[in-house]
Amino acid sequence: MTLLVKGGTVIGPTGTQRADVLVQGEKIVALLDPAFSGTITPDEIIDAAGKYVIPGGIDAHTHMELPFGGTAASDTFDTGTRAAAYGGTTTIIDFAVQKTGEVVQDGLAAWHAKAEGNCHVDYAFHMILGGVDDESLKAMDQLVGEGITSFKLFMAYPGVFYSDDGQILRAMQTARENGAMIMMHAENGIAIDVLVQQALARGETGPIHHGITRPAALETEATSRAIALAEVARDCPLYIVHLSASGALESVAQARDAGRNVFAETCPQYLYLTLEDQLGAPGFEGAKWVCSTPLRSKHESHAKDLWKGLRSNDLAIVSTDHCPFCMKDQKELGLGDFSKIPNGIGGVEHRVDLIYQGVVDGQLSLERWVETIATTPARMFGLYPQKGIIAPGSDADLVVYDPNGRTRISVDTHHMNMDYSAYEGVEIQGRVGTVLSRGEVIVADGNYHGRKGRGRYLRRGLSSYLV
Ligand code: DUC
Ligand code: ZN
Ligand code: ZN
Ligand code: ZN
Repeated sequence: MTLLVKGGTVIGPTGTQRADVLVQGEKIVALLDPAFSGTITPDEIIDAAGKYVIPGGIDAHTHMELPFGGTAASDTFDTGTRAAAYGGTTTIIDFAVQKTGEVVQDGLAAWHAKAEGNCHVDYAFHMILGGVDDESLKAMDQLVGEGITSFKLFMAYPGVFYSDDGQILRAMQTARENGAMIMMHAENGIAIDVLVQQALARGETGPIHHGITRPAALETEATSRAIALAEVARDCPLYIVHLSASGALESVAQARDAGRNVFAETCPQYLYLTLEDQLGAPGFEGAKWVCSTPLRSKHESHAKDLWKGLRSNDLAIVSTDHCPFCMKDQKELGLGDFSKIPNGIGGVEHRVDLIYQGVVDGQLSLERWVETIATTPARMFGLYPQKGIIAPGSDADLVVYDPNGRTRISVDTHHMNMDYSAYEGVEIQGRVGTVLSRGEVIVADGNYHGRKGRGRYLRRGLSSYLV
């Protein structure tokens, strides 16, 4: 079966070109000069005239079915990867969880069981370490051999996921040896818990106090501390997740300017939503935007600095931290106590569009759009060149993107299993058209042609950025 994506403008990290993309089976076999491709007769032609052709999006940070605060994230691997496909994301890297006290391999096996046979697009795992001890450090070595080459630790959430500095250092030393990447949730959770208890004691129980009790300074402090610990661990590769604060970005930029193995991602919510949006919401509605790290104030320059960081590569990647909870029965667990609101925002369906809007707004180039949503995630997490690039030999994961289309985000039209949208009413000047996953058309003109179970597990290699 051969397929030709014809007449489009192919965008890669290094430039754009008018080219037709020839697909055979699951793979890209050639990029052809349009003048030449008229002479070949593929089985199927996809008309991409006037459209961009980009590599399928890779969302390197999702939490399908994550247990949190007595409930679990509302997207399953079935509903979440289907929504991802609709939005032009053809690979996710989800976080398998070792619960504190659990054997790491048992946590991983549970995640495989959740995902296997249920995914609509290809998937891989990072591993959250719920504890650092001799056993889990040994497990890290084993998992690297099994294609799980990145491990997330938490400086936040004391008593749940939290690791102390000694544990973090030990995990970093192990990662330095085996080539893995340490991913860090960088917020000072010990100090945050004090602020949370003080706020509750004053009767400040509404959703807005979630953000107020997680000040930017405590993200900046934790980010700097993580960078220092990684330096002590002989420059262990460190990746800061969901970076939201200017000060934290400044610490990352400084480390990078010093040539350090330090990387970071941000998420669409920090580029587009603010604490004031949340503050302006009536009653308990602000719970919709409770996530950690929290939304930041528009009166500081966070969002502007984050866009700049994306241009300068101090921020390498945009992921979603997709962690959806419904208002009903889930966010509502925190009525009367904001600290019981499950943390998270769903957005796996909207990342490709929201970052394209950054191109329209003059924040990013087309090439940088593709790089931050597809190419760099593949390189950062050992999926390149199978994923993240339109090149002969790569998987035929392609999105035909219509710059003249429009997208209006709404709970009424999204495909995520959420009873609200964090981006309700937001308009994008662009639209996902056709989506191919390994050569198969899974979305065309808003219609779904994929199926549950077609997504494959991807064993990852080490990061291309490792030195
Ligand atoms: N932050 C969230 O918002 N949700 C899940 C976990 C996290 O760190
Ligand atoms: Zn986190
Ligand atoms: Zn710099
Ligand atoms: Zn997360």
